Amino acid sequence: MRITTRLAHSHSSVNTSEQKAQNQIKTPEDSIQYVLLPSNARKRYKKLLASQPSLEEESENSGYNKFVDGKDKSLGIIVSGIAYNYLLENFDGGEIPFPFIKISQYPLPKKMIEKLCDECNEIMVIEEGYPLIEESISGLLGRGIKVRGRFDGSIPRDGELNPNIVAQALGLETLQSNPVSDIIVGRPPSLCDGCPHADTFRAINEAMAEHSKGRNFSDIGCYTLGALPPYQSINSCVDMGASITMAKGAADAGLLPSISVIGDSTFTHSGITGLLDAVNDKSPITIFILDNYTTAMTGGQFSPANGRIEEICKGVGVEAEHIRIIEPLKKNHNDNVRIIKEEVAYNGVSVIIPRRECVVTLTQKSKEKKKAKQ
Ligand SMILES: Cc1ncc(C[n+]2csc(CCOP(=O)(O)OP(=O)(O)O)c2C)c(N)n1
Repeated sequence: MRITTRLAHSHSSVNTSEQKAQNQIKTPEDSIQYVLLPSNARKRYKKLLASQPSLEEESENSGYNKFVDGKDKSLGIIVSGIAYNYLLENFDGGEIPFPFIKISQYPLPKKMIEKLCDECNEIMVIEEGYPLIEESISGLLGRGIKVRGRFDGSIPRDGELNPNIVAQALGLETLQSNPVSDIIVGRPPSLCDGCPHADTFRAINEAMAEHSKGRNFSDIGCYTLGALPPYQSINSCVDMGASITMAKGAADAGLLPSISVIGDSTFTHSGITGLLDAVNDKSPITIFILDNYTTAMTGGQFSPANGRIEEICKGVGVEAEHIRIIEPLKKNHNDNVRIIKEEVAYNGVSVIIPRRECVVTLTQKSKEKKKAKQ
């Protein structure tokens, strides 16, 4: 599945067909099929290569890939994903004058593409994201036909597509004179009113004010919004679990102090190994594990860290006196700043756990309680 931004942000009802019975569980006939030893990998790669012709054949005859003829052979279009809908919109659901191929199954159907090239003067590729099809067909064709798309500037090299961009690329009149983005003022996301992370960032910022910026390595969760105004507190979010290891790397390289901010759920997902590494090397870092009792960003699921963050940290080897709990609330601000300063000054691994429930789950719970009483 080639996931693009619009696809990832869309939702709709789907009609399901009758469900097939669940496959029987069976173990692989080749018992070392999944053992990635070099000797095995070489064999498996040969198999993979040998399976290509049948995959190509399947793609060529797949109901998901289709060649649709058109009268105007000055241009042949190759279109995939949501770009197909944008193309249709420009012709109001009516006939498209150019021959086109809609691609929904890979590998690319080479014969279909060759037929299009034989019939048309030039080719236009319309696809979301990186111009993958456009790039591969030049190698696939090995001939001089002009291919237009994101590489030659017919379509912008970056950014999402929309029906207007497709219209402009095809030299058609645009559908909307004012794209929505021209009318609506952008509203960057922000932390909720009353979010515990906000109080934590205010305390961290004050405690770290005497040091230059760029020392706060963070992670992915609601708290990543701490990168934006008004907090501008964190300086990195690379992948889930990277915060602790990056702070460790920075501290080991001499950036002192270096701190790290990670959510309770992300900590159990992939932060614990980094913490163990920091403890083993006695790296001088301060790690904030933001405990809001939930996995807030993805909708408030159970957090596997619930009720045992301190025990995990102790188990990994963090010294008990350097595991500090703070309650991120305005009334505690000065105490919290003091505690953070103390731990940042400590020459070893310290963990600070700002603990207060997420306001969204708290509100949900109190609504449910009220309902139950009625
Ligand atoms: C590898 C990976 N898996 C899943 C996700 C989806 N995801 C985004 S944030 C997040 C967890 C956030 O929970 P937490 O760390 O507790 O922070 P909070 O949002 O509660 O502040 C997850 C699972 C992801 N970004 N990357």
